[in-house]
Amino acid sequence: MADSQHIEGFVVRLHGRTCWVRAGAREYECSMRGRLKKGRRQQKSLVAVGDEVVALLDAGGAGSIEEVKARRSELIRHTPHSPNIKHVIAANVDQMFAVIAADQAAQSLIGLDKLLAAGVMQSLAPVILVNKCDLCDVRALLAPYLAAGFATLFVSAKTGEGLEPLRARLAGKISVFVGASGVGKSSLLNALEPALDLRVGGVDRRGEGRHTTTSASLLRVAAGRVVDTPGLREFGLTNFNTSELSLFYPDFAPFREKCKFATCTHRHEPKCAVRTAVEQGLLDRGRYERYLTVLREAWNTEQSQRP
Ligand SMILES: Nc1nc2c(ncn2[C@@H]2O[C@H](COP(=O)(O)OP(=O)(O)OP(=O)(O)O)[C@@H](O)[C@H]2O)c(=O)[nH]1
Ligand SMILES: [Mg+2]
Ligand SMILES: [Zn+2]
Repeated sequence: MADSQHIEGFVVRLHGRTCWVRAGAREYECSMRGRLKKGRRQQKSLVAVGDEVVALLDAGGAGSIEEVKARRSELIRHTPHSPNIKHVIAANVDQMFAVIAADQAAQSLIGLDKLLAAGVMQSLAPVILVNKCDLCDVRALLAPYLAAGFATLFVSAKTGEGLEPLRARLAGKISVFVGASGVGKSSLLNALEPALDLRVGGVDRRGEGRHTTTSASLLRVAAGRVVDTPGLREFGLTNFNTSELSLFYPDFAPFREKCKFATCTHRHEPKCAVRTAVEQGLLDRGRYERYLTVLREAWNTEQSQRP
Protein backbone atom coordinates (compact mmCIF):
# COMPACT_ATOMS: atom_id res chain seq x y z
CA MET A 1 0.00 0.00 0.00
CA ALA A 2 1.16 3.56 -0.74
CA ASP A 3 2.42 5.68 2.14
CA SER A 4 -0.28 8.24 1.62
CA GLN A 5 -3.52 8.48 -0.31
CA HIS A 6 -6.06 11.09 -1.30
CA ILE A 7 -9.71 10.81 -0.36
CA GLU A 8 -12.70 12.86 -1.46
CA GLY A 9 -15.61 13.39 0.86
CA PHE A 10 -17.60 15.96 2.75
CA VAL A 11 -17.23 17.59 6.12
CA VAL A 12 -19.73 16.28 8.66
CA ARG A 13 -18.47 17.96 11.86
CA LEU A 14 -15.92 20.51 12.98
CA HIS A 15 -14.16 21.18 16.22
CA GLY A 16 -11.50 23.87 16.41
CA ARG A 17 -8.94 23.08 13.72
CA THR A 18 -10.11 19.51 13.33
CA CYS A 19 -12.86 18.28 11.07
CA TRP A 20 -14.41 14.91 10.31
CA VAL A 21 -14.71 13.93 6.67
CA ARG A 22 -17.08 11.24 5.48
CA ALA A 23 -15.89 9.29 2.44
CA GLY A 24 -17.94 6.24 1.54
CA ALA A 25 -18.96 4.51 4.72
CA ARG A 26 -16.05 5.84 6.80
CA GLU A 27 -15.24 9.03 8.68
CA TYR A 28 -11.72 10.41 8.85
CA GLU A 29 -10.40 12.90 11.37
CA CYS A 30 -8.57 15.61 9.45
CA SER A 31 -6.63 18.69 10.38
CA MET A 32 -6.77 22.03 8.57
CA ARG A 33 -3.38 23.49 8.05
CA GLY A 34 -0.83 24.94 5.70
CA ARG A 35 -1.83 26.34 2.34
CA LEU A 36 -5.52 26.34 3.12
CA LYS A 37 -5.21 29.15 5.62
CA LYS A 38 -4.37 31.74 3.04
CA GLY A 39 -6.97 33.67 1.15
CA ARG A 40 -10.14 33.12 3.10
CA ARG A 41 -9.50 35.63 5.85
CA GLN A 42 -13.03 37.05 5.84
CA GLN A 43 -14.31 33.80 7.29
CA LYS A 44 -14.30 32.54 10.82
CA SER A 45 -13.34 29.06 9.67
CA LEU A 46 -11.84 27.92 6.38
CA VAL A 47 -13.97 24.84 6.18
CA ALA A 48 -17.69 24.49 6.92
CA VAL A 49 -19.99 21.56 7.55
CA GLY A 50 -21.18 20.34 4.15
CA ASP A 51 -18.00 21.33 2.32
CA GLU A 52 -16.75 18.90 -0.30
CA VAL A 53 -13.06 18.39 0.29
CA VAL A 54 -9.99 16.46 -0.78
CA ALA A 55 -7.87 15.20 2.10
CA LEU A 56 -4.48 13.55 2.20
CA LEU A 57 -4.24 10.57 4.53
CA ASP A 58 -0.84 9.60 5.88
CA ALA A 59 0.22 6.00 6.44
CA GLY A 60 -1.22 6.12 9.96
CA GLY A 61 -4.66 7.18 8.67
CA ALA A 62 -4.44 10.79 9.89
CA GLY A 63 -5.80 13.24 7.34
CA SER A 64 -5.20 16.82 6.37
CA ILE A 65 -7.45 18.93 4.17
CA GLU A 66 -5.79 19.73 0.85
CA GLU A 67 -8.61 21.35 -1.04
CA VAL A 68 -12.08 22.76 -0.46
CA LYS A 69 -14.26 22.60 -3.58
CA ALA A 70 -16.27 25.61 -4.73
CA ARG A 71 -19.56 25.84 -2.82
CA ARG A 72 -22.97 25.62 -4.50
CA SER A 73 -24.55 27.54 -1.61
CA GLU A 74 -23.79 28.90 1.83
CA LEU A 75 -25.92 29.59 4.87
CA ILE A 76 -24.17 32.53 6.49
CA ARG A 77 -24.39 34.16 9.88
CA HIS A 78 -22.61 37.40 10.65
CA THR A 79 -21.03 37.77 14.06
CA PRO A 80 -22.66 40.81 15.68
CA HIS A 81 -19.45 42.47 16.88
CA SER A 82 -17.40 42.06 13.72
CA PRO A 83 -19.92 42.42 10.92
CA ASN A 84 -17.38 41.85 8.18
CA ILE A 85 -16.55 38.35 9.33
CA LYS A 86 -18.93 35.74 8.03
CA HIS A 87 -19.56 32.45 9.70
CA VAL A 88 -20.69 29.72 7.31
CA ILE A 89 -23.16 27.59 9.25
CA ALA A 90 -23.49 25.09 6.41
CA ALA A 91 -22.24 24.78 2.85
CA ASN A 92 -23.85 23.17 -0.19
CA VAL A 93 -27.33 22.93 1.31
CA ASP A 94 -30.31 22.72 -1.05
CA GLN A 95 -32.99 23.86 1.38
CA MET A 96 -33.36 25.56 4.72
CA PHE A 97 -35.98 24.63 7.30
CA ALA A 98 -36.88 27.50 9.63
CA VAL A 99 -38.09 25.63 12.72
CA ILE A 100 -40.43 27.18 15.30
CA ALA A 101 -42.40 25.64 18.19
CA ALA A 102 -46.20 25.90 18.07
CA ASP A 103 -46.50 26.90 21.73
CA GLN A 104 -44.08 29.82 21.18
CA ALA A 105 -45.23 30.69 17.67
CA ALA A 106 -46.71 34.13 18.34
CA GLN A 107 -43.44 35.38 19.88
CA SER A 108 -41.38 33.71 17.17
CA LEU A 109 -42.83 35.44 14.13
CA ILE A 110 -40.29 38.24 13.91
CA GLY A 111 -37.46 35.72 14.18
CA LEU A 112 -39.20 33.61 11.56
CA ASP A 113 -39.48 36.62 9.24
CA LYS A 114 -35.75 37.27 9.54
CA LEU A 115 -34.86 33.64 8.92
CA LEU A 116 -37.11 33.49 5.87
CA ALA A 117 -35.67 36.72 4.46
CA ALA A 118 -32.15 35.38 5.00
CA GLY A 119 -33.15 32.11 3.32
CA VAL A 120 -34.65 33.91 0.32
CA MET A 121 -31.60 36.20 0.09
CA GLN A 122 -29.23 33.24 0.10
CA SER A 123 -31.41 31.28 -2.38
CA LEU A 124 -31.97 28.45 0.08
CA ALA A 125 -35.63 27.74 -0.69
CA PRO A 126 -36.79 28.25 2.93
CA VAL A 127 -39.51 25.97 4.30
CA ILE A 128 -41.38 26.69 7.57
CA LEU A 129 -41.38 23.77 9.98
CA VAL A 130 -43.78 24.20 12.89
CA ASN A 131 -42.99 21.59 15.57
CA LYS A 132 -44.83 20.74 18.82
CA CYS A 133 -48.21 20.82 17.06
CA ASP A 134 -49.41 18.42 19.77
CA LEU A 135 -49.47 21.45 22.11
CA CYS A 136 -51.64 23.87 20.13
CA ASP A 137 -53.09 24.64 16.73
CA VAL A 138 -51.40 27.56 15.01
CA ARG A 139 -52.65 27.11 11.46
CA ALA A 140 -54.57 30.41 11.54
CA LEU A 141 -51.51 32.28 12.84
CA LEU A 142 -49.37 30.91 10.02
CA ALA A 143 -51.96 31.53 7.27
CA PRO A 144 -50.23 34.71 5.97
CA TYR A 145 -47.08 32.67 5.32
CA LEU A 146 -48.96 30.08 3.30
CA ALA A 147 -50.58 32.94 1.39
CA ALA A 148 -47.08 34.36 0.79
CA GLY A 149 -46.20 31.06 -0.87
CA PHE A 150 -43.93 29.55 1.79
CA ALA A 151 -44.13 25.78 2.05
CA THR A 152 -45.24 25.15 5.65
CA LEU A 153 -45.24 21.84 7.49
CA PHE A 154 -47.04 21.21 10.79
CA VAL A 155 -45.39 18.42 12.74
CA SER A 156 -44.84 16.90 16.16
CA ALA A 157 -41.70 15.03 17.11
CA LYS A 158 -43.65 13.75 20.10
CA THR A 159 -46.66 12.20 18.34
CA GLY A 160 -45.17 11.70 14.88
CA GLU A 161 -47.82 13.91 13.26
CA GLY A 162 -46.75 15.26 9.86
CA LEU A 163 -43.47 13.37 9.71
CA GLU A 164 -44.22 11.60 6.41
CA PRO A 165 -44.52 14.80 4.33
CA LEU A 166 -41.32 16.03 6.03
CA ARG A 167 -39.55 12.78 5.19
CA ALA A 168 -40.60 13.18 1.56
CA ARG A 169 -39.18 16.72 1.41
CA LEU A 170 -35.84 15.63 2.83
CA ALA A 171 -35.29 12.74 0.41
CA GLY A 172 -32.37 13.16 -1.94
CA LYS A 173 -31.46 16.62 -0.67
CA ILE A 174 -29.10 18.34 1.74
CA SER A 175 -31.13 20.38 4.22
CA VAL A 176 -30.36 22.51 7.24
CA PHE A 177 -32.54 22.94 10.33
CA VAL A 178 -32.25 26.36 11.94
CA GLY A 179 -34.21 28.03 14.72
CA ALA A 180 -34.12 28.99 18.39
CA SER A 181 -32.86 26.61 21.05
CA GLY A 182 -35.55 24.28 22.35
CA VAL A 183 -37.87 24.26 19.33
CA GLY A 184 -37.09 20.57 18.83
CA LYS A 185 -34.70 20.43 15.85
CA SER A 186 -32.76 17.46 17.25
CA SER A 187 -35.95 15.82 18.54
CA LEU A 188 -37.39 15.88 15.02
CA LEU A 189 -34.27 14.25 13.61
CA ASN A 190 -34.46 11.56 16.30
CA ALA A 191 -38.13 11.00 15.47
CA LEU A 192 -37.24 10.53 11.80
CA GLU A 193 -34.17 8.41 12.50
CA PRO A 194 -34.15 6.94 16.03
CA ALA A 195 -30.67 5.42 15.52
CA LEU A 196 -29.19 8.95 15.54
CA ASP A 197 -29.89 9.17 19.26
CA LEU A 198 -29.07 12.91 19.36
CA ARG A 199 -29.02 14.69 22.70
CA VAL A 200 -32.17 16.69 23.34
CA GLY A 201 -32.63 19.21 26.08
CA GLY A 202 -35.15 20.78 28.34
CA VAL A 203 -37.04 24.03 28.00
CA ASP A 204 -37.39 26.55 30.82
CA ARG A 205 -40.61 28.19 31.93
CA ARG A 206 -40.29 30.95 29.36
CA GLY A 207 -40.17 28.27 26.68
CA GLU A 208 -36.49 28.86 25.98
CA GLY A 209 -34.11 26.01 25.30
CA ARG A 210 -30.72 25.43 26.85
CA HIS A 211 -28.46 25.15 23.84
CA THR A 212 -28.23 21.39 23.94
CA THR A 213 -26.71 21.00 20.47
CA THR A 214 -23.37 22.78 20.59
CA SER A 215 -22.05 22.43 17.04
CA ALA A 216 -23.43 21.79 13.57
CA SER A 217 -23.29 18.27 12.16
CA LEU A 218 -24.34 16.69 8.91
CA LEU A 219 -26.47 13.59 9.44
CA ARG A 220 -28.03 10.95 7.21
CA VAL A 221 -31.78 11.19 7.64
CA ALA A 222 -34.69 9.78 5.67
CA ALA A 223 -32.86 9.16 2.38
CA GLY A 224 -31.35 12.62 2.55
CA ARG A 225 -28.89 14.57 4.66
CA VAL A 226 -29.65 17.19 7.26
CA VAL A 227 -27.42 19.64 9.10
CA ASP A 228 -28.57 19.92 12.72
CA THR A 229 -27.44 23.26 14.16
CA PRO A 230 -27.19 24.77 17.64
CA GLY A 231 -30.09 27.07 18.54
CA LEU A 232 -29.63 30.61 17.32
CA ARG A 233 -29.26 32.98 20.25
CA GLU A 234 -29.94 36.00 18.11
CA PHE A 235 -32.35 35.25 15.32
CA GLY A 236 -30.57 37.71 13.08
CA LEU A 237 -28.51 35.66 10.68
CA THR A 238 -27.78 38.40 8.26
CA ASN A 239 -27.04 42.06 8.12
CA PHE A 240 -29.73 43.23 5.76
CA ASN A 241 -29.31 46.25 3.60
CA THR A 242 -32.20 48.68 4.23
CA SER A 243 -32.61 49.41 0.54
CA GLU A 244 -32.86 45.70 -0.29
CA LEU A 245 -34.70 44.15 2.64
CA SER A 246 -38.16 44.10 1.03
CA LEU A 247 -36.80 42.19 -1.96
CA PHE A 248 -36.66 39.16 0.33
CA TYR A 249 -40.37 39.36 1.25
CA PRO A 250 -42.10 37.45 -1.58
CA ASP A 251 -45.56 38.61 -0.43
CA PHE A 252 -44.53 42.26 -1.02
CA ALA A 253 -43.50 41.58 -4.62
CA PRO A 254 -46.81 42.17 -6.44
CA PHE A 255 -47.17 45.60 -4.76
CA ARG A 256 -43.55 46.71 -4.58
CA GLU A 257 -43.30 47.20 -8.30
CA LYS A 258 -46.17 49.71 -8.18
CA CYS A 259 -44.49 52.01 -5.63
CA LYS A 260 -43.75 55.48 -6.98
CA PHE A 261 -40.05 55.26 -6.14
CA ALA A 262 -37.93 52.33 -7.23
CA THR A 263 -35.91 52.74 -4.02
CA CYS A 264 -39.02 52.77 -1.80
CA THR A 265 -38.46 51.23 1.65
CA HIS A 266 -42.27 51.28 2.23
CA ARG A 267 -41.94 53.25 5.43
CA HIS A 268 -42.84 56.86 4.79
CA GLU A 269 -42.44 57.42 1.06
CA PRO A 270 -45.43 58.90 -0.82
CA LYS A 271 -47.48 56.70 -3.15
CA CYS A 272 -46.21 53.49 -1.61
CA ALA A 273 -48.22 50.58 -3.02
CA VAL A 274 -47.07 48.25 -0.24
CA ARG A 275 -48.56 50.52 2.45
CA THR A 276 -51.74 50.90 0.44
CA ALA A 277 -52.01 47.11 0.14
CA VAL A 278 -51.78 46.82 3.94
CA GLU A 279 -54.50 49.45 4.40
CA GLN A 280 -56.72 47.64 1.91
CA GLY A 281 -56.21 44.31 3.66
CA LEU A 282 -54.40 42.80 0.67
CA LEU A 283 -51.13 42.34 2.55
CA ASP A 284 -50.86 41.01 6.10
CA ARG A 285 -50.46 43.85 8.59
CA GLY A 286 -48.41 41.75 11.01
CA ARG A 287 -45.85 40.88 8.34
CA TYR A 288 -45.64 44.55 7.36
CA GLU A 289 -45.25 45.84 10.92
CA ARG A 290 -42.56 43.30 11.70
CA TYR A 291 -40.87 44.28 8.45
CA LEU A 292 -40.66 47.86 9.80
CA THR A 293 -38.96 46.56 12.96
CA VAL A 294 -36.42 44.55 10.95
CA LEU A 295 -35.88 47.59 8.72
CA ARG A 296 -35.16 49.76 11.77
CA GLU A 297 -32.67 47.19 13.09
CA ALA A 298 -30.94 47.10 9.72
CA TRP A 299 -30.82 50.90 9.69
CA ASN A 300 -29.30 50.98 13.19
CA THR A 301 -26.63 48.49 12.11
CA GLU A 302 -25.83 50.59 9.04
CA GLN A 303 -25.48 53.71 11.18
CA SER A 304 -23.20 51.99 13.68
CA GLN A 305 -20.92 50.83 10.86
CA ARG A 306 -20.39 54.28 9.38
CA PRO A 307 -16.83 55.50 9.69
N1 LIG B 1 -44.57 18.63 23.40
C1 LIG B 1 -43.53 18.49 22.55
N2 LIG B 1 -42.27 18.65 23.01
C2 LIG B 1 -41.25 18.50 22.15
C3 LIG B 1 -41.48 18.18 20.79
N3 LIG B 1 -40.27 18.14 20.16
C4 LIG B 1 -39.35 18.40 21.09
N4 LIG B 1 -39.92 18.61 22.30
C5 LIG B 1 -39.22 18.94 23.56
O1 LIG B 1 -38.54 20.17 23.41
C6 LIG B 1 -37.31 20.17 24.14
C7 LIG B 1 -36.16 20.64 23.29
O2 LIG B 1 -35.91 19.75 22.24
P1 LIG B 1 -34.54 19.71 21.42
O3 LIG B 1 -34.74 18.70 20.34
O4 LIG B 1 -33.37 19.54 22.31
O5 LIG B 1 -34.51 21.18 20.80
P2 LIG B 1 -33.39 21.81 19.80
O6 LIG B 1 -34.12 22.70 18.86
O7 LIG B 1 -32.57 20.74 19.21
O8 LIG B 1 -32.54 22.71 20.82
P3 LIG B 1 -30.98 23.15 20.71
O9 LIG B 1 -30.16 21.94 20.41
O10 LIG B 1 -30.68 23.74 22.06
O11 LIG B 1 -30.92 24.17 19.61
C8 LIG B 1 -37.16 18.74 24.68
O12 LIG B 1 -37.56 18.73 26.03
C9 LIG B 1 -38.11 17.93 23.84
O13 LIG B 1 -38.60 16.81 24.53
C10 LIG B 1 -42.84 18.00 20.34
O14 LIG B 1 -43.14 17.73 19.17
N5 LIG B 1 -43.81 18.18 21.27
MG1 LIG C 1 -30.53 20.39 19.22
ZN1 LIG D 1 -43.27 51.27 -1.17
